Amino acid sequence: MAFKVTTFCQDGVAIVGIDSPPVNALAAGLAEMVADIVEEVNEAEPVKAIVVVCAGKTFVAGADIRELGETAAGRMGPITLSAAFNRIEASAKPVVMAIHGTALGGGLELAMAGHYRIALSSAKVGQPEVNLGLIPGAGGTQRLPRLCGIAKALDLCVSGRTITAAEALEAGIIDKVVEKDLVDEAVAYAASLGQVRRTGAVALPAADPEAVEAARKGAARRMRGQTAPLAVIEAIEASSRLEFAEGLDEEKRLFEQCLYGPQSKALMHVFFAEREVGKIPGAAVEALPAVEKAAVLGAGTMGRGIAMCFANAGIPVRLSDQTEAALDAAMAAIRETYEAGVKKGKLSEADVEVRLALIHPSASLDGFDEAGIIVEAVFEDLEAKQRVFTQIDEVARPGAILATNTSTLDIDEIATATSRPERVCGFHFFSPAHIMRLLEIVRGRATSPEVLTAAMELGKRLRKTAVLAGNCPGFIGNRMFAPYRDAAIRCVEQGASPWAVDEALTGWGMAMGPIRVGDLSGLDILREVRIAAGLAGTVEDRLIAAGRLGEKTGRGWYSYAAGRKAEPDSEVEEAVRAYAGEMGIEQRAFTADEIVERCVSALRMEGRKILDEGMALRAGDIDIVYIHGYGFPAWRGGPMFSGM
Ligand code: 3H9
Repeated sequence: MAFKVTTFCQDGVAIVGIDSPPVNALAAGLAEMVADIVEEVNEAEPVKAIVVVCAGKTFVAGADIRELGETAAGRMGPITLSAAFNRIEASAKPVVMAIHGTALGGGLELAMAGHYRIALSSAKVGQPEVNLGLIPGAGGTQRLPRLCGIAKALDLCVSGRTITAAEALEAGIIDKVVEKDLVDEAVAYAASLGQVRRTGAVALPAADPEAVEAARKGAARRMRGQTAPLAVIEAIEASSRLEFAEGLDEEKRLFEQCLYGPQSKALMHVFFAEREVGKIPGAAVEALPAVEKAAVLGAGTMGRGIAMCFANAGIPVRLSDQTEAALDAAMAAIRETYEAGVKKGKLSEADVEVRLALIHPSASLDGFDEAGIIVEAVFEDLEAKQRVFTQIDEVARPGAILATNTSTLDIDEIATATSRPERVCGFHFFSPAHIMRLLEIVRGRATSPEVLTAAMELGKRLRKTAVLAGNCPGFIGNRMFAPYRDAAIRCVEQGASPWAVDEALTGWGMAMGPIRVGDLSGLDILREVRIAAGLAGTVEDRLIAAGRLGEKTGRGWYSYAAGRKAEPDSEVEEAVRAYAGEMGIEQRAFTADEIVERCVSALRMEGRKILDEGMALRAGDIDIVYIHGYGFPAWRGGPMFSGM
């Protein structure tokens, strides 16, 4: 048993301590042990009240997700948390839950089974089960609406967001917030109570059909294809109709439907893959000192976005380009982007000024010698990048990381332009760099383990999901994207309409169809990627020859007459049919499933090759690249995931 539950008495209050490192997840038997102790101390005469508290950095962060997976796979027995929580709630003596860190999922459900909740002001609570393809399954869908009402419960459970102690206090989810001395405060609070207050015994929450309807519509729009949001809405809606015990039965039915369904398996896989992706086997090396200052060379679209990533993480950054005019344009664009954040309520004016003050534009490489990392973001041309790296090599301090933001070029060739190839690696940001979470860190032949470890750590500080990739054309993401898109275009050449191909893939869950993505990226740019991948020409070359390069020319596969809205264009269909006729390509009908199967198999096959060549560390890393960089539906687990 990897957990401990301890008890001791202070001022007539029994303190039950949970210790289940690292995040006090509820491994099998833990909740039962807490319930047993609560029942035992109910019999102990001198005890007036009970406090439940956790060791380590957090209150209970949920049920043990690995064990949930084992249950779903039939390798472990059913989950019995709900019954244990009911026993805790049944205590005749007041039970106070003392929360620090995060009370999430089964953790918040445990807290709500207590009669009162006290929290440190730094604590956070939430029901994030939906992110795992689940719904709260230990009373959360029935107790939460009784505490905070249907609308708020829907908000929390459908979004899966965590809220601060202050917000939870205002919503009625917790009762008291303290700044420090949580245990002493909880003991004094518990001693003062005298009475129990069972949430399960509270009257049914008022029905709120409008909130339910709005939640359904919102989930259908923002969480297209996902089953858990709809299930949690159903369970919460039931709390206003059914008595508590019946509500719990309904919750159990819906929870099990989700647990044994395919989406929770996929999302649990993603949860662990996201945590594993940052681990480099055998890279236990002395870390380089943390980066205190950064420098970015090239103030174009990518350079600006990258400079913003550093500023957003509080790291001062020099942004260099050849002319003052280029720098002025870059700083104006950066300000505009930040101001847009203010309009959307994401940033305050003060945040904007703080971040702008961290970006130092400069028409020279002055100050580059102070940077712990220098990121080159000039245009995609090997000779230009090599020239820049020779200059950087002359000014960079000995320990600095020299990173190139290339998406196609060979890192080793770029590294040859320096006297220190072991310090060179790729930092492949995705556009817009300040928004997209994915960052491919590319390992060159000579890149040292220290540099890789520091690069992965820096990725985390920049709030990116950093994935280690090998140095091959297109690295992981773009390398797989080329055959995926090729498969989509072949479907079009053989008779599917371009819009049907996009609809098949978006209907399956992709954020955007591969044909439309081409228009967004620029068909001429993608042709270079295709040539680099050694793929043969397609009908797309005809579109390029006709000046249809995508959104930037107002016409690509689609037409963009009315702003950015993509409109199907019959001219394109005619061009495709003419091409197919000339090339003698046999025409046939496609179902949406066939289109999806062809395109996703192409992704998977290239992913296999990448793994076989050691260009990705794990299949899960490839899944993460596609989920965070290419709009692959997380609830399908990623292109390499095939169920458990
Ligand atoms: C649930 O509760 C269902 C219920 O309704 C009941 C149903 C009947 N289980 O993220 P970190 C591991 S569903 C197992 O790097 P941080 C994690 O894998 C659950 N393991 O730390 C990692 O292991 P390793 C609802 C877990 O400080 C280590 O702990 N709860 C669990 O950045 C550290 O994790 C959630 O969805 C778990 N529940 O963030 C909360 N949680 O070191 C999920 C973590 O081997 N957890 N691990 O890689 C989190 O959001 C974050 O872990 C947390 C800490 C915010 C707590």
